[in-house]
Amino acid sequence: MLHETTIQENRRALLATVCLSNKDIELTNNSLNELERLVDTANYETVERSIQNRKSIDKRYYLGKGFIDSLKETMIEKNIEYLIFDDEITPSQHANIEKDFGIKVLDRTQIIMMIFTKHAQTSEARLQIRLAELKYRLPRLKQNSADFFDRISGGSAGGVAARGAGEMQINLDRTAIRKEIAQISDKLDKILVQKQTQAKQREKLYRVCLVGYTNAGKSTLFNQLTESKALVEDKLFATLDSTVRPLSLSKYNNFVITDTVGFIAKLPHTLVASFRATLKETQDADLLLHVVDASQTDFLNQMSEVNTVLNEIEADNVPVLLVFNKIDNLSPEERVVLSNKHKNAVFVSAKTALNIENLVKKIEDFFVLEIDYQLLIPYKEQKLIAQLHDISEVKELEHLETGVRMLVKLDSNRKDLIERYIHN
Ligand SMILES: Nc1nc2c(ncn2[C@@H]2O[C@H](COP(=O)(O)OP(=O)(O)O)[C@@H](O)[C@H]2O)c(=O)[nH]1
Ligand SMILES: [Mg+2]
Repeated sequence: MLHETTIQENRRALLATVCLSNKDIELTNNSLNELERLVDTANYETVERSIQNRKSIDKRYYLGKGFIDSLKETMIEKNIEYLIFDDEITPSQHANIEKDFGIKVLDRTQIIMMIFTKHAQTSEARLQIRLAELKYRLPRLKQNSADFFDRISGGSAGGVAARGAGEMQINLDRTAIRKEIAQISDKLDKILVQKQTQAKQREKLYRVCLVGYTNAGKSTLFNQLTESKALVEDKLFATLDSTVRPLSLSKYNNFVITDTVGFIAKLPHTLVASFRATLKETQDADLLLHVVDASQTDFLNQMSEVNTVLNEIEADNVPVLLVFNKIDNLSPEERVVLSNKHKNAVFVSAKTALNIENLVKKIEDFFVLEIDYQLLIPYKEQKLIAQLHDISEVKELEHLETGVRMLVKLDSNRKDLIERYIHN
């Protein structure tokens, strides 16, 4: 399914999509722009783009027959090798177009999977993408293989014998794929258990997780907050593996932050299913930082796509702090408009480190509630008294006959330390 890059290979592509009558042409165009970026990241060259207005999707060919005929003409004229659809087309549509028109077809899902394959760094990511690929291939096997065997046996006149051999091969492939899917699922389950154990060990820590549309600036922000160097690229899906680090910019040492894979419109279901372990981090977080690229004109759409995926992976119960990023690209007026609209959000530039302290403070405030406690501590607790001088703000201190009376301001999470001596 995945085509390797070779120097002489023709990777010129025509992008095609449908605009249904109830849909906005602008949305369709934005989506096609994004497909063009994806196609570029996957190393194909967009030569032409084409939109057909229709009432509904054509069952057999996705677009109309006459329309695809005209696309084929353009492809021949401009030496274009691939027709790429901005949607996941059905296995039979895929097979029908390739067979009846004799052109090579790809769809958005395949392009996204190619990018994931290219960017997978760890064995976990490689297993996850392989699983998604196998699941994508399984329902398409019959059509494509039959087509393949038809071709090598000289079309439909190839005879029963050739067809029989073909069928046998298909069954073999199918069994092999099912077996591999089971093996990989098994391995990924084990990884999930391992991760849960690690997460348990981090239980006393607050877990903050970065989520957001691909290219929003999550990894750049992650690097700022943790003073580290995760991969940052102006590419869609540069990061696939989640990375956990202490939030070193915080004055508290009980925060960890996770950088994750980005989301995108029409994210293939097979991928969401396969990246279960990676996305589990999101589900288990105590706080999500939803990073939004405020310099994108359609950032509202991107936000709602992210919310859709959060819903899908059952992470919609985790509290969210909205972080508008790339404000260095906004004019002062635009910043004011945005901050008036989103009163509780934080506005940063991860790249120029603008407002990062403010964000850290917001994260801390979300968890750490500092409370004044009146205490009466017996003199024998010298160690505790010394410790309180270190970890709290001592506002009053008085030596009484029964002990030391203290008024301290302390992180409420450390209340168990002084619980016994609280005195009202
Ligand atoms: N202008 C500007 N660019 C940024 C900012 N933050 C990130 N970027 C750029 O946006 C692109 C994607 O960043 P990255 O952190 O990889 O995004 P991710 O896909 O969400 O992890 C890179 O080219 C970054 O340099 C920012 O605050 N301002
Ligand atoms: Mg990233």
